[in-house]
Amino acid sequence: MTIAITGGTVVTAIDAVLADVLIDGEIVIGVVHPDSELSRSFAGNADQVIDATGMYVVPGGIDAHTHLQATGQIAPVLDTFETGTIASAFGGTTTIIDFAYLTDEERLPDGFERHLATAAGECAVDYGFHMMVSRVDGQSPIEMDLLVNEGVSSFKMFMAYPGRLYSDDGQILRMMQQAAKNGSLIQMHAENGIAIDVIRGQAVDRGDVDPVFHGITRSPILEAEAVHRAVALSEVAGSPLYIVHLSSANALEEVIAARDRGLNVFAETCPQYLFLDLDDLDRPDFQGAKFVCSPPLRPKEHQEHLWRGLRTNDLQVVATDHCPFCWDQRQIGRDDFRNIPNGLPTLEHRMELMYQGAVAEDRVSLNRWVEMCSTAPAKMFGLYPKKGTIAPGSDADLVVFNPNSPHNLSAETHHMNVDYSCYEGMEMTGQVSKVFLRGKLVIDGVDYLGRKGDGTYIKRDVSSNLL
Ligand code: DUC
Ligand code: ZN
Ligand code: ZN
Repeated sequence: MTIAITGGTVVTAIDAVLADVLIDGEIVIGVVHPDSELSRSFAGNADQVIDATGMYVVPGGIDAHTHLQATGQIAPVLDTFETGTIASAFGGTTTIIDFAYLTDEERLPDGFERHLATAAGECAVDYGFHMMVSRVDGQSPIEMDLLVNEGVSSFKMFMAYPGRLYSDDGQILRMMQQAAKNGSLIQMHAENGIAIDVIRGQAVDRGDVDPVFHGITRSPILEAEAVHRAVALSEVAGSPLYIVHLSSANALEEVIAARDRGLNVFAETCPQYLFLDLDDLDRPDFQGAKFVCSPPLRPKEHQEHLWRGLRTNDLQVVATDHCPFCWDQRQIGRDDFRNIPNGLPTLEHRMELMYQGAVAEDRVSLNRWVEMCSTAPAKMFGLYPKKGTIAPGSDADLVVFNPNSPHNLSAETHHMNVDYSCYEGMEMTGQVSKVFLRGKLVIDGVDYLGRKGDGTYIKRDVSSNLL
């Protein structure tokens, strides 16, 4: 099957040029001048010609932080690999990296094999896995090496959640030392969970049980402290470090300081920290429960710092931490915010939200929009140049994006398996129009043309993003 996408502006992390994209099978074979003989003859014989006049043609999005079909929390995550990845396709994200986690009995390879089996044949977009690690013993570094060979080249650890997912500094250091040897990346949930749990307990004892106290009791100072400690541990171990879901100006300052010292320290933020704030957690009638995630939404003034970080490359990646729970599931925490399941639904809207905040509202450049949503995660997580750009030889994962298609986000029209939208009514200027997954047209306007099983497991390389 050959396809020519003609007349559009091809936007990568570097360029924005009028060019035609030529596809043979699953691969881009050329990005060529629209008036060239090459383009005319290819389009003349192509099986399909897509007119992208007036559109941007961008590399498929990569969401490096999702939790699909996860059961580890108080309630099960509602999006399955099937529903979540179909929503992902609608939003122009053609690759996800999901978090594999362990049950109490499992070792790292068991947890990975279980996730591989669960996702097989279910996904509508390509997918890889990170592995969550909490228990660390003498066997863990060896198992880590095995996973790196299977394409799992990043490991999430938690400085939060004592007694559950938490690892102490010694355990973290041991994994970082191994990461320094095998080239993998430690991803850190950086919040001082020991201190936070004390403060949460005190709040509930006082009767401060509403959702807003989820935000108030998780101070950004304790996020910054954890980032600082994680940087120190990684510097001693000689390993790179990637902070997941960075939410505050305080934490960003620590990342900037580390990077200014030349360390391989990177960070991701999420749309919720750029578009939502502590006031959402304080909505009346328990509606604030819809906005519970960790780290929590912060006071609005943090947002401009995060946007600046994205503009200046102090923050490299925008991922969603997609982890949806419906309104009924949120009720578990009516009398105690600590029991509200933790996570927000955003996977489908990341590309459009970030276009809106970055490009339409003039905060960050068009190229940088592509970079933080696709190219940077591809390089960070060993997918580049197969994914994350439009170049001869790269996968034909492509989004035809209409920059002038005003619409509102709503639970009425979204495809995520959750009965509300955190972004209800928010006005978007640009819209995903068509999506190709390795050369297959899977989204055409409001129509889904793919099927579950189109997505394949991607065995990732180690990061190619180090300073
Ligand atoms: N961390 C995540 O990355 N996702 C959900 C909850 C959490 O604490
Ligand atoms: Zn986390
Ligand atoms: Zn997460």
